[in-house]
Amino acid sequence: MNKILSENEIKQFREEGAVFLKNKFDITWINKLRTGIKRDIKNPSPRFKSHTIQKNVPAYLEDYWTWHLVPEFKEFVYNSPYARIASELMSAKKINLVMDNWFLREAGSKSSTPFHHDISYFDMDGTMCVLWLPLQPTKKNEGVVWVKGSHLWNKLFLRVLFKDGHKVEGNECVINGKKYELPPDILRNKEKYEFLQWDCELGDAVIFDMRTLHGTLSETIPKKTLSRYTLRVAKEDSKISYDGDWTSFNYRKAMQEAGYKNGDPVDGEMFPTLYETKNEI
Ligand SMILES: O=C(O)CCC(=O)C(=O)O
Repeated sequence: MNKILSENEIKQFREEGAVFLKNKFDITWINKLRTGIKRDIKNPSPRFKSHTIQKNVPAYLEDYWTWHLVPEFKEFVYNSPYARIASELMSAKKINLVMDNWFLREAGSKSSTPFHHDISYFDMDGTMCVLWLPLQPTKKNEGVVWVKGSHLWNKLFLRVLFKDGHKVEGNECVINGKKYELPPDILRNKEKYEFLQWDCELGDAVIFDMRTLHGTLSETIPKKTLSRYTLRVAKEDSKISYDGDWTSFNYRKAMQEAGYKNGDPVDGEMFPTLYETKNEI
């Protein structure tokens, strides 16, 4: 089968921790995901939330783990080119679903995304990546930015709440042999880091390593409502690892109830296989 990505795109993902992909997602996917968000907002999951504390102001909204509830999301998860793209980026023989989300910043919202990396929010270890797919044209100062090379720092940072105030959850600790540290104060030390950021047209996307730090750099308040669909997937080396209490939101409970134990592969009913190849990679 022909490759979707160039060697250069794969190299950029591996070396820099995030890659910009031009026009890899057809407009029909974008329209479906927009319809999915509208459907979800009308009938949200119990996980739907606003990260904006003040009432009656433009909000920053999110729902997650809704791929099995919203038909448009399910179709995207199973049939979009993302799983194949992820297999090329991570040299994976098998790709399994980890978690879907959508985020929506209403026009004028002052709420922002804290700098964080996604690995700390999940009870998993291994090679994983995240799709960030804007559903409106999004300028580089309107979206999130990625800290170049931060996936290679060999560090784990405590998770940060997206709610205004961006509280860090838990205390520095070592769990399952892994050291969790306070995240660096990137906003007050911008000059120390190199940032990756791109203007995205419809169909463009960014895919980043699960360990790459990212967040909102600019204080630009969006003039129009902006939304994106994000999707995390895992390579076959990924395993369940129940770490700190800060990850114990209802997803962990569901995983435990479904019988997942430390060391199990990220596979099975909650983490279906989206792509598998017998070919050499
Ligand atoms: O796009 C956003 O608003 C936040 C995305 C994000 O931080 C994530 O998916 O981890």
